[in-house]
Amino acid sequence: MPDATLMQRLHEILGEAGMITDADRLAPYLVDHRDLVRGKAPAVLRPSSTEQVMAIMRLASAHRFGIVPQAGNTSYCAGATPDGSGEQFVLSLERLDKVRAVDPLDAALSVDAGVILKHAQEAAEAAGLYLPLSLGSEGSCRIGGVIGTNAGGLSVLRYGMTRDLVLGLEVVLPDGTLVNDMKKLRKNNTGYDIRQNFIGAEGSLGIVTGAVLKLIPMPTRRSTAWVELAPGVPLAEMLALVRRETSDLVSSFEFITARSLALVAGEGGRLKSGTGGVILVELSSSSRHLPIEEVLEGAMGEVVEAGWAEDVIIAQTEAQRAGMWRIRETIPEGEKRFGGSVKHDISVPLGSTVDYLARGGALVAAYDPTLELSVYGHVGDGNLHYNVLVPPGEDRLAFTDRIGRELAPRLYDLAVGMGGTFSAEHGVGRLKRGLLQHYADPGRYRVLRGIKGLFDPLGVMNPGAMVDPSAGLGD
Ligand code: 2HG
Ligand code: ZN
Repeated sequence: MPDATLMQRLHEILGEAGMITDADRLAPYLVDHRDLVRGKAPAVLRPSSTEQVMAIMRLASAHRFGIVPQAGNTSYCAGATPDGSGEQFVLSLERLDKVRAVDPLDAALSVDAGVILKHAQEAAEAAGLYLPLSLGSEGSCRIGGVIGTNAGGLSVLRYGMTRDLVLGLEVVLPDGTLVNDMKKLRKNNTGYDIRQNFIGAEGSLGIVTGAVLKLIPMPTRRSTAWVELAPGVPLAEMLALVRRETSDLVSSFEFITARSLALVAGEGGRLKSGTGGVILVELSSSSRHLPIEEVLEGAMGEVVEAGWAEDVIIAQTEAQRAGMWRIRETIPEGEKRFGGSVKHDISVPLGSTVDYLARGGALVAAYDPTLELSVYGHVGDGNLHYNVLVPPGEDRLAFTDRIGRELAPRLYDLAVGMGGTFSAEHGVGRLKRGLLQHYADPGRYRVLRGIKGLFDPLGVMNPGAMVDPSAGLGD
């Protein structure tokens, strides 16, 4: 527990509204989104300005206490939960919640890092533009977390991950130095691109306090198809065909297996799964002159001709389209209702997804044929959420632990062996740091540690997340 003078100093910096020390109010900040990890903290620090963040970091470096940055607290890997020592402070971004500016000509949005993603989307829309970042948790996740985890989501295929959408950043370094790189330039070849170090760093190098995000013209037209797949469809070839025949207007290409669909059954009327699952494909365009409905129909005709679809339903109304997306987006909730799942957020090269589905299924069946899988995801990005449902009556945490030790390594080995990865879009956090050390190329891991040591030599930033400097390099 920090001494009274330190708490007093923090209180002077932040004021009454800027600090939470009361146990009841602290509780939600100390548990991760999936209720897998519970930590302790003497206080949650809630700065309302970049200057306050700078003052906190100066103090943290002087007194060597750990700071765990937290945005919307929706991490899937416990990236924003303090450890159990009671010595790390949570720094919540929630009061840094102002939209700073929208610039329609530069198509750029400047925000504080605590702005909720949905509010950022709304600010862009008010200017007739679109922020192409769409996630299930967009109503509660915050820009700082989206940047810290390099979040992916539902339209990566067309617009890229978060790192492709960040034009500028404002960051406070562990010693309190401000890095102001809030430029909205598309071109700026003036030395190392230090922004990219902080994107996907999970708050382990500094605290992102502001960002300039790239916007695009509002996709006012969307056309969406629910494709009930025949068995054994070569998904990468199907994607290639749809991209080619739609002139690459595909913004989403999502896969849903029958089991995942059944978890949200009842939501979709006549929507069902084909024998090989479902592809939800969406085209989007900002042009009034492009007949995207016809383009989609044409492409779907070819999909049927190739023998890949048992049925194709093209949404005829916005309500139908929303219904299709509701099914896809509520699968995680469906898993929760069922009793939870052990999540494996893997990605493999596009051409290997079908092979992964077959071999992963065989691995699971060999381990325990009674286990049920909920598999779905952003197959257009090679990203599968390969989730094992917690069997009814099993203790969720004990099951998660057992699968993590006994089955997950086989599933990750399979993905990595195919040239894939054990974390596609959910990050590393505290849950996967051992996996990072295990699977990363030794040279790459050495560089990761070098970067951590360079930015955070005292180890005050999100200690224990992602790169663990206390762990050996294995040589
Ligand atoms: C999604 O794609 C999210 O819906 C959550 O990434 C995935 O809960 C999951 O496994
Ligand atoms: Zn996902």
